[in-house]
Amino acid sequence: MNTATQVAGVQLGSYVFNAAGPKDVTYEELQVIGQSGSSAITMKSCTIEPREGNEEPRYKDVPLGSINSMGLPNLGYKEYLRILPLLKNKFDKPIVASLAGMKPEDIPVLVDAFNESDIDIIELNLSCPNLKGKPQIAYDFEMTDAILRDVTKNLKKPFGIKLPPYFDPVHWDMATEIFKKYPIDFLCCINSVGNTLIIDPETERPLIKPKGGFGGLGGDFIKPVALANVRAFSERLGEKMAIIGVGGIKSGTDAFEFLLAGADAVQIGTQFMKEGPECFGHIDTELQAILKKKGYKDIKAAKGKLKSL
Ligand code: RRO
Repeated sequence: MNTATQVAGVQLGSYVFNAAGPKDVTYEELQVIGQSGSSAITMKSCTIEPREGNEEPRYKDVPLGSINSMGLPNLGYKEYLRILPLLKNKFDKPIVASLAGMKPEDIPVLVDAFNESDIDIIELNLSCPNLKGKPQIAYDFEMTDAILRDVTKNLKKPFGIKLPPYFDPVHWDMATEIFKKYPIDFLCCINSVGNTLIIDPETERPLIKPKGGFGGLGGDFIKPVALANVRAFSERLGEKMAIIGVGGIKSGTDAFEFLLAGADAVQIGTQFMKEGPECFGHIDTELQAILKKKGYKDIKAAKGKLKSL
């Protein structure tokens, strides 16, 4: 039994890999992911210029998940293009570039640069919730449409988009109408739930400093939101594009629920922060045991097989 899968025509040795964001900024951190059970190496969302990100404290774990307002700290896209061949030489697994524009005009520059590289997969981040004064792009359907029209014209790589959570079927329908017009290979659902607030009643303060404590929520808190987004897009677009599930996966059981909802693969964010690189291997081993026990011969056999009541 193995959990090998495919996303955008790219073969992944297992169903589980790292989400853009946690512990994937530096070459050292990316090598740790390379040596782990993660079936791909996703790099931190990168911008044109290097960024320090927001002020500290900007990430906190809590029992049910995490809150962050990192503010896109990254080394700048040119450094990731430099690191890419080093990672490719060292590790036999696909590398995913996550791209994030500080303004819409940045996005074609980033996509063009990685189009010409040896990258395996491009994930365009349309959903960072933590840039002061900048809304999450994918909540603006007109802008999303314009960006996708532009960047999908000359794609040379498997390409997908990282989405924020939507909370209403009307928005899943509207987003679907846009996405289906373009050669998008996968949707990655979901980014953290943006602009939430956790308060410490002892100190009477928020847990993180940027934006008055408002930040992106991850972990257990958001699993039902992520499952609903995976299911909603799988029902609407699952024949046409792959769906990657992210949000609150910390066990094989969680991964199995995403598989039933229609995910082709899952990414791990908060649990990687909390547990370290061992998470990828044990989530995958647990998933294998569940599939075996239930008599599913592989990932394909269980994908999207959520039963009705
Ligand atoms: O760096 C961040 O603050 C961040 C990003 Br780019 C993102 O896409 N999602 C998130 O929760 N944090």
